[in-house]
This record gives sequence, structure tokens and C-alpha cells, in this order.
Amino acid sequence: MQAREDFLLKAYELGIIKFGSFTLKSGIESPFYVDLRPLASSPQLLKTLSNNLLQLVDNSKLELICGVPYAALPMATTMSLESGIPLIIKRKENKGYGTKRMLEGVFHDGQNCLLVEDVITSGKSLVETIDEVEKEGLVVTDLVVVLDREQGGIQRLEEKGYNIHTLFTINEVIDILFKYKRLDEGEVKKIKDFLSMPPQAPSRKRTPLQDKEVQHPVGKNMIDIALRKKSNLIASADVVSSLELINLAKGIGDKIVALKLHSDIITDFSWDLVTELRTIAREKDFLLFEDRKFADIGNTQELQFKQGVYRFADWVDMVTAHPIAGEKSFDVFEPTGVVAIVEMSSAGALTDDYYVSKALNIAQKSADVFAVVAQRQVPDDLLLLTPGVNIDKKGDSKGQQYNTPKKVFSEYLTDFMIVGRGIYKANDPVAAAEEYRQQGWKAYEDSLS
Ligand code: 5BU
Repeated sequence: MQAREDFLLKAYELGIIKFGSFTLKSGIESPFYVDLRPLASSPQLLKTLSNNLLQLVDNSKLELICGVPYAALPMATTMSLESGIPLIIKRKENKGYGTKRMLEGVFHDGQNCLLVEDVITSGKSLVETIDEVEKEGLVVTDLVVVLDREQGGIQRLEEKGYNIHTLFTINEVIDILFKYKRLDEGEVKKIKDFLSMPPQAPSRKRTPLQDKEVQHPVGKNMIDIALRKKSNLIASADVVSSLELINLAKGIGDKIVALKLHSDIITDFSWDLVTELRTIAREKDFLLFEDRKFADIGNTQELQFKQGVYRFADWVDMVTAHPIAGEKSFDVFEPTGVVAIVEMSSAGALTDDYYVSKALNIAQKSADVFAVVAQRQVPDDLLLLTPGVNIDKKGDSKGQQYNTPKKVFSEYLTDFMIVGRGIYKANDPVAAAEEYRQQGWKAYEDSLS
């Protein structure tokens, strides 16, 4: 007992657990944050920990040890050195070239592999990891975990038939830290209250459109139109002739907040078309949204935006741009509203978590950006636009991935959905637009409560 407490107090001094207010990956606000990576900074503690973990399992049947990246990697390595059981390394992501294996090292089918993990919360990611290891032909029966956050993870894995051995539970950690006066009573109460809440407690609530703190005039305009029309629908008019485009705009104009265009796919693009579109947009009360996806240095983007065949600056209300060239590159669009693309809907897009967080950071720093395109919840000061929405289809043969209106409004807390083929390819585009408008608005209203 004393040894466990000693270990924990020393680990605490290294900063493996912090108290305050932290937003977890799931969006949930937590009063504490656990990060076991600093343990590797004390070789002695790492060794003690690794031996404690080894003692939790019957070593005789184990043939391999594998740590879940990254925090458990030094632990698994030390366990391997201490026990003589060979180590294999699991990749966090497939490197996409070469052998394409998820596991590195020498192993063969049917070997029993012990998985090592730092913290278990809901157990979801651990289930995915086990799947990946089993897909490589290995057998997983046992897992060792340093800390159980007591959010249902153990049960989830036990139900699937795995033996899961944990060193500490979070409640135990809190009790020990309280006993040794590292936490006071108020802090303990706050943490215990949090731990006793249902694990799937909703993260942030949706802010109703009328209460959004959007400063940009184009963003404000979008919200006003949405409320007037009870619509959160942006139609993507990916048709290739002026005639089709005009017909579509006239037909669905009063159901949408914006008409999204790819001007460079229109075979007979002309200034007459622009004039007519502007007239329809004014009559039917919607915005013109050019999905140009600018992705160059500011100077070039300025030329592309203001010069050339399309001269977007003269007639569009809003444009899409990638944040790839940095926040200054957005300045050239002023006063047109900028929608920054931080995450794409297609399979295999490079916009992973790291990209998204950096891209959001750039988007938030620019006064010209009022909205972003993404497939996840974003900070409340930006409007969220989500493409890849279709009621009937799951995807196409070219990588597009679809969600339903219900999913994007309830899960991502999307503000506006973007629908292309679901409308313009429908037998009756006007009826389809009305169906999407109704479903979208209902999903939004449902997500308010
Ligand atoms: P669809 O027919 O509903 O699949 O059309 C979607 C539209 O949204 C299409 O114009 C795309 O260029 C656009 N889009 C997208 O689908 N996914 C993205 O991540 C981005 C834009 Br950014």
C-alpha cells in the first residue's frame, strides 16, 4: 500500500495529473486532466511502474508486448526489457506507403500479445486498437492499464471478453492525493461530482442562431435570412450551363439561405448570367456563395479574386478559401465574407485533427472569416457549414461521404448544411429542396433542446 502511495505522490510531482478546467477530445469539460507522458522523465518511476504492471498479469502465456501510442510506449518498452518478452510497436496511423502494416517488429500469427495503455475512459479507442492488432493475426486476451477514469471502459472491454487489469482508479488517486493534502475538500467534491455524472453528458449546448456572436455583416445576413425563411439550407448548384443554373435558382431560391457555385464549371459563363443571378438572389432573398477554394499566397489570391474571367469581388457575397497560406492571405477578400475550409468531407482527406486545430486557429484570427467548413463541432464564434449531406445516399464512387441532416445538426451542431446532388439531381429539385429545408430546420430546432 505504502509503495503504491509513494509511487503516486512522486508521479504527481512530475505533473501527470492536473486540476482545473479542461476540454476533453469528446468536448466534455473535465475538472482534471491526466497525462502520463512525463513519467518517462523519471527512469526509476518508469521502471517501478512497469514492474507493477507486469505483476498484474500471468506472464507465462504472453509472447509479445505492445504499447498504445504514445504515453504507453516507454512503459511497454520497459516492461519488455524487464521481462524479456519481445516488444512490437503499433503505429498511430498507417504510413500510407511501403508495407502498410500497422504493427512493426517480428511476430507471427496466433501469438498472444499483451496490450499496454495509459488511461482508459470509455474504452472506445482501446476497442479500435484491439481490432487493429487482431487484424494483424495476433491474439489479445489481456490488457494492462495504469489509470481507469471510471467512465465505463472496463465494462465495455469485459463485455467483449477481455481481461483488463488496472493499477489505479481515478477515485483511488483522488483519495490518496486528498490524504496527503495535495487536494482540498472543495476540489475533491468537484471532481467526485464530475465522476458521478453520467459519462455521456452532453458537451457544449448549441447557441441558437439569433444569439450567435457573429460580427461579420455577411454572417449576420446569413443568420437573418435563415430566421426569416426557417431554412439552414445552402444549395450547391453544381450544374454546368447558365440555363440550368438560372432555372434551379428560380425554382429553389425561396427555400435557401445561399446558392453555392463553382463558376469555373459553367461552360457558358457570362456577365449576363451574373446579372441575372444577382437579380434572382435579391428577389428570392439568398446570398451568392462562390466555392472557389482559394489556396495561394495573398497576392495571387487577390488577382484570382478581383481579375480574370470571373471577377468574383464584383458580385459574390461569400467565398471559400483554404487557410493553408496563413491568416494574412484572407485579407485580400475584404469586404466579401470568407468561409475557411478546415476539414473536408471526402475519404482520406489530409485534414486530420492536427490540421483542423491549426486551421481553426488561423480562421479565428482573421476578421474576414465568419464561418468554416468542417465535419465536427467548432468554436461558437464561427458559423459551421457542413457539406456531404444527403438523405438517401452514403457516398459516391469518388470519395464523397454523406451524413444525414439529423446527424450534422445534432452531432456536429452545424449551423448550415450544404446539399448538392441531393437537390439538383433529384427528379423534382424544388420538392427536394423543400424536403431538405424542412428536415434541416426540424433537426436544428430539435438540437436546441
Ligand atoms: P454533393 O453533390 O452534395 O456531394 O456536393 C457537395 C458540394 O460541396 C460540392 O460542390 C463540393 O465541391 C462541396 N464540398 C464538399 O462536398 N466537401 C467539402 O469538404 C468541401 C466542399 Br470544402
